[in-house]
Amino acid sequence: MSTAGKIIKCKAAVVWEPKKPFSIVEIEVAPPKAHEVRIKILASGICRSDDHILSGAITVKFPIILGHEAAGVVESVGEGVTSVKPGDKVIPLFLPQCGKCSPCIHPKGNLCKMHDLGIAAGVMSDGTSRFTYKGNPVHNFASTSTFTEYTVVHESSVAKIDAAAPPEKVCLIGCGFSTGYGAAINSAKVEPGSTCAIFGLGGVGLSAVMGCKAAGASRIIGVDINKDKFPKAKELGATECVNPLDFKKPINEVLFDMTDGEGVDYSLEVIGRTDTMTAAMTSCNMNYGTSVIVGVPPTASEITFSPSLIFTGRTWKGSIFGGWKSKDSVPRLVSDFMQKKFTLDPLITHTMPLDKINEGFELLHTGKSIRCVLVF
Ligand code: CND
Ligand code: ZN
Ligand code: ZN
Repeated sequence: MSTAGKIIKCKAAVVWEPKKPFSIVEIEVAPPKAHEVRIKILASGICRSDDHILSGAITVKFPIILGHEAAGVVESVGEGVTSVKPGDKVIPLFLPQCGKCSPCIHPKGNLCKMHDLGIAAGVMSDGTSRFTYKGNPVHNFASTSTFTEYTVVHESSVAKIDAAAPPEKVCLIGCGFSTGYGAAINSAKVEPGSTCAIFGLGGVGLSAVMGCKAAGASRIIGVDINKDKFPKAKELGATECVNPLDFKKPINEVLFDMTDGEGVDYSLEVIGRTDTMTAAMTSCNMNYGTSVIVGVPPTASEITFSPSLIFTGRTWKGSIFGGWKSKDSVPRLVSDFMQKKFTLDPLITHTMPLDKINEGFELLHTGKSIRCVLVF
């Protein structure tokens, strides 16, 4: 029996307030309105950005359904939807691409004005949510909300992908892989023969390592306070790994020592801390080095630094979703994966059902997982 046009009751992981675990409850998911798409989620990865909400580092409105790195199948579409149809395999896009706003039109832009990052309104474009729990609204997250069996997104926040793509793997193209890989190739624009330093070797940082390798970097230095991350970083292309806790001097000085006093050509901060953002910037060459902030800054955080650090010529920039225009690029990245142009398997360390989501986050907290994928 078709569920189109009807409310769907399903399981979801709801967070009621910061620093509290997820509760698995039955929610109601309203049908998609005009230009919206209801998706049956098949797999969703756990990303540190979800955890920034739990920890309170990033402020949002509660209750909320987190999750933004998923793959699923279209269940039904609202009026006027043309780019996907029921039955299509899709990836929800936490960074939309409406195709009409100035960043969408500009060749260098990707931060579509329809995004809900930073602002965190937690509602659809008409100001309401499609999720309710016992009749009360539950907010959505990053235009996606994927820790639920069904979600509703705007048409600009979903991309059709190859029907044969394995959801439990390509879900990583919805965030972690694309963000890290793209930050290296699109945002830093890593060049062949260069030296790179990647601060933070989680799922996003390791994808940045893969991006640096694909771009032809000759030295890729992984930086992490958890040495258990080093073997995988080396497997994926890091030529050396350093633990800042092993040194008395600051890590930027260590990296200068390792590069004959020159500093690295490119540094990427993939942690989400202001101290490591500054350390990464001061680790790159003072004249032609480029440093990219990929880690999400905590809400209302600020950095004080001497302008002479960039006056000398350094470039300091940020990167959201790896600089990709999401709706155009995600289907292509999935095709590249299907053609074995890159691998996702080493990033996926754990797979478990939605019911075990709290265990999945525990693995992230204890540094034991890279990506834990929830399968539905
Ligand atoms: P994850 O937590 O898996 O990895 C972070 C790594 O950093 C871990 O291996 C830690 O051990 C390491 N680390 C922590 N503190 C330090 C420190 N002081 N010095 C060195 N290493 C340290 O996170 P992830 O890979 O899922 O995400 C990384 C960041 O990227 C995080 O801030 C997340 O919110 C962000 C992000 C950004 C975007 C984007 O579009 N820019 C999209 N998704 C996630
Ligand atoms: Zn993410
Ligand atoms: Zn747009």
